[in-house]
Amino acid sequence: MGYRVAVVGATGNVGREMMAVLAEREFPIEEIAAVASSRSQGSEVEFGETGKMLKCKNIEHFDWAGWDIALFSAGSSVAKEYAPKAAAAGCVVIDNSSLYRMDPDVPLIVPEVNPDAIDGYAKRNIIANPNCSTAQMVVALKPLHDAAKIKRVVVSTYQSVSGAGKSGMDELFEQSRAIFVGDKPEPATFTKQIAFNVIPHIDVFLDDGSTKEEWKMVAETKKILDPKIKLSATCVRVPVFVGHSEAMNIEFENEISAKEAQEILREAPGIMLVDKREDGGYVTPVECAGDGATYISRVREDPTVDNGLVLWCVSDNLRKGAALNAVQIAELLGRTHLKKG
Ligand code: A2P
Ligand code: 11C
Repeated sequence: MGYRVAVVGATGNVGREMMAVLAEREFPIEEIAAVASSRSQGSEVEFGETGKMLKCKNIEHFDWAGWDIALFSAGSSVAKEYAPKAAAAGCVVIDNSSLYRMDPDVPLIVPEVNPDAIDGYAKRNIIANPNCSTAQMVVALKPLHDAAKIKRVVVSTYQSVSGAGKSGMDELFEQSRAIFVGDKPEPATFTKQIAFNVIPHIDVFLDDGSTKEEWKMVAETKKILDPKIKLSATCVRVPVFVGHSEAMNIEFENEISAKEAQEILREAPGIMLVDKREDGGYVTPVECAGDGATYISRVREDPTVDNGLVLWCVSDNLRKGAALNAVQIAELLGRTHLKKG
């Protein structure tokens, strides 16, 4: 016996990955629905690589009754309008937008980090999936926090264009091609040229000069991992199609050597340590695309502070940063509260 699962935003970057991850992990499915906007009604999407084609349903006419779980990845405005409707009909929503993440009645979950938070899901029947740059970071930080208590983190991100959706990927591709043939492309999804460039700006600016992407990394880490952790983030868009990278400087309360950290990370759930200290002995986004792990490389001591470490962390933002984490939440929900069969 399986679940009736709806994927909302099924034609998008993350929605397609959600389908792929559900199929790859053999999530117990009785029925699957691909849901998108009226623009996509009737168009077909494949359920992972199973060969099973699904006709997209228009969210405006979708009847939520009888559906167990809905994985939403269609942005905040869709989540605002439709997640409460689905939840009221008894369908548990796992939402990938930022809308509900800070709602005290909505758990924000990374299963390797705070699985017990799932117990609070029934207050609204909504569970929030974190921002991609937060998800991989807290997977890396959790085992180190357990070992030596983190005081402060300074993180710089190198975020791929797929974080901005299909249009971001198209823009990088088209701009690169245009520049090769001597054209001057106009930016659209991004605020400046992204091909052969980097842009220190993701999401809107806030009053304090930070961006909302940077604020999310701070606020979500506090909610998921520990409110006492101080965090300073600089988020940068880079011309990479898939895979976010992060350089982290971490200050601990207690002593921890690079070697101890490597041993801890090697055993930690969801992490692959690739740290050879030689040419190519580290992971880059190109190698992690399509993979579920959070890769850690370049673990070393930071001699400029007491109990400091520096490391490099890379993960597929569409997988662990979004689709995989959402499916892991669905699996956790199935094990703990929504048992079938
Ligand atoms: P559609 O293709 O019908 O527009 P991405 O983040 O890759 O751009 O994908 C966004 C996803 O969210 C797409 O599946 C898109 O569907 C979906 N979406 C966008 N706006 C709406 C809407 N108003 N109602 C339902 N789905 C939407
Ligand atoms: C990016 N991290 O790379 C963003 C995408 O709050 O879920 C995801 C935004 C979010 O642009």
